[in-house]
Amino acid sequence: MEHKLQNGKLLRMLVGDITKVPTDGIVNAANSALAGGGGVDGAIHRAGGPSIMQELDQIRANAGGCPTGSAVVTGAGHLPAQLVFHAVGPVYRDGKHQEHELLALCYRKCLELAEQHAVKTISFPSISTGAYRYPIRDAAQIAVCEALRHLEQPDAKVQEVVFVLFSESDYEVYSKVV
Ligand code: AR6
Repeated sequence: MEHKLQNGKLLRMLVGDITKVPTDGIVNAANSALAGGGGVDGAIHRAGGPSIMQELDQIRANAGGCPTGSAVVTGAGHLPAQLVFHAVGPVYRDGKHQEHELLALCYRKCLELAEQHAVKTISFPSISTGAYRYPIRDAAQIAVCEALRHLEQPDAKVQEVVFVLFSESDYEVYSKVV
């Protein structure tokens, strides 16, 4: 689905593999050790090749990792993109450990980094709703709200946000929020 805002910017949603969707920036659902893992993280490193982990090794050596609710930038290796934003979503416990704020911060940080790097199109997976068990409906609400809020800003250079959902049922949940 495609939702065009009054200012002409686009929010898109599709079912697919984020490593196959060409955009300027691809967001990864990483962990705070930036150590790689399963899910979308595994897929991004497999498809992007070793240069991404080499850059993360450097970031880890300098900064020790990435706190929850934040993100770091690397190149995109063989992925159909220029940059990867490695965002660290919260592990969902009971909703009383700032999960909502931390997930919103992830999206905001990626969009802020996208602006800094002149990224015009950016694709997101459903951060935290896999291994980190964030309830999908609440996560979708936060993700879409942050994307729309950013796209509505008149001075935002990001023109298009794409949510790449990995299943039809996730897609149904996300598309109902718009
Ligand atoms: N394209 C798009 N979405 C995908 C893909 C893909 N290729 N593969 C999986 N998903 P998860 P999290 C979906 O577990 O919950 C990792 O080990 C998946 O179906 O990847 O933030 C990291 O290293 C789900 O809807 O990320 C961390 O340790 C969504 O992506 C931890 O998992 C997110 O699921 C992060 O957990």
